[in-house]
Amino acid sequence: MKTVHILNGPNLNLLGKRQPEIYGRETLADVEAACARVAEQFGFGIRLMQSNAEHQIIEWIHAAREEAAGIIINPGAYTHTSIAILDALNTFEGPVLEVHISNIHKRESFRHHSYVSMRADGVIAGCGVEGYALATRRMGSLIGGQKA
Ligand code: CA2
Repeated sequence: MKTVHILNGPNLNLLGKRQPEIYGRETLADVEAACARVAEQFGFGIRLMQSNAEHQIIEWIHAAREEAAGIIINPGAYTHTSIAILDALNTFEGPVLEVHISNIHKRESFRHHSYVSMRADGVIAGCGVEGYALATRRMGSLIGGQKA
């Protein structure tokens, strides 16, 4: 069975626990369950991971080269700073979808630029945590899953 890796960057472990006015009340465990339900309909699996460390995210992208059919990534604040994550994503051959819970374009100007968008095949921003399930749905189309 194909697997899609859902990678999350710094501070996203606090989802549902802090700043609900920006990031909502659902946790990463809720996100994982919602994405798993969508993926099941398309006959693929998901693995959701979160790290506060840039090097760990890069290691996971390298691992995805062998293990994953696609990557969904919310790099957190590394979105706006990390050429290293962009470089790693450029070594991955499958589809990459970028998710932001908040609408980064409606926020401070330093959030308006994303290095990751230079590689992403699609970007979802401002749809709350539902954006992850939407990206999983889109991934189903991109990796050719069968809707059950
Ligand atoms: O909107 C997004 O998903 C972001 O990637 C979230 C990042 C932010 O730096 C980006 O500009 C946009 C921050 C993640 C922080 O996550 C938290 C979640 C709950 C409570 C506190 C922080």
